[in-house]
Amino acid sequence: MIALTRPIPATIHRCELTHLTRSPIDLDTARAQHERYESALREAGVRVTRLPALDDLPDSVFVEDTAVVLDEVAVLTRPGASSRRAEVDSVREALGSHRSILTIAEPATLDGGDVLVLEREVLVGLTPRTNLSGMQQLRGLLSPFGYEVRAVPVRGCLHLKSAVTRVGKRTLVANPSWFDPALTPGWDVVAVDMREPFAGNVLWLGATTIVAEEFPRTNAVLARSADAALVAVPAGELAKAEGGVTCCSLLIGEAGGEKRDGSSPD
Ligand code: CIR
Repeated sequence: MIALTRPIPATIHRCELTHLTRSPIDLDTARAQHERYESALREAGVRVTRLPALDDLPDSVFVEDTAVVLDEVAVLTRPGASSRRAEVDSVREALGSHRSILTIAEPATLDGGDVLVLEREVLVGLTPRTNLSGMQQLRGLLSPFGYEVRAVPVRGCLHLKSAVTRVGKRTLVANPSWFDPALTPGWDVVAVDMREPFAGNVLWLGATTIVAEEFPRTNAVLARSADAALVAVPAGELAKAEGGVTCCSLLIGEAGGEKRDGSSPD
């Protein structure tokens, strides 16, 4: 598996904020934490490719929002925050060597953080960043490949994946006040410890799941429930920019490589 990442721009202090009040971000600490994150990816067997820094785009470290990458195809998004739309072009170039590229067009908006792929089912959170047209366009693009795309409500947080992510083969972790676990029948859903409302954002890589070390209570429960080994990384500085561990990478499965479920290629 490959992960595309992008360095933290010096302008991160001007990032978009929706639910948090602005608090100072220490650039050196944020960059050191981001490097730990990249190391954790490498230790999990992922090849990390750093995209060029985009210093004029404050949120450009959050590459997840710019594309939805599947085995068959990649869809470039049209981010809901207009300040973020210029991030997409350079991702097109990087993904173009791995996948054929499809695009989301006006009037649709779609952030990758609102898209949770669960096998052949694709959940799309309807949020201020992702509109109904975004969900419908994604459905039109992905249904020929056999994906079932459906809208789900999210409340109180930035993105669907701020509220719920996959943590193992059949297990999700969710903040039940932001996402209703009844919307994912057939999946075991572990609830976050409510003192750690942001703990529902984890990065599942198959044998390993990267979690933020700021959420020890939830992580202790996940360590007992998930079938992947948890690796905790410090993620507190970018959390001030409303970013979590999924946001900082775009994962690309490699043909012939190990799959996320740990099985060998077909
Ligand atoms: C934003 O508001 O767009 C950024 N400050 C945070 C984006 C985090 N991305 C994500 O959850 N996928």
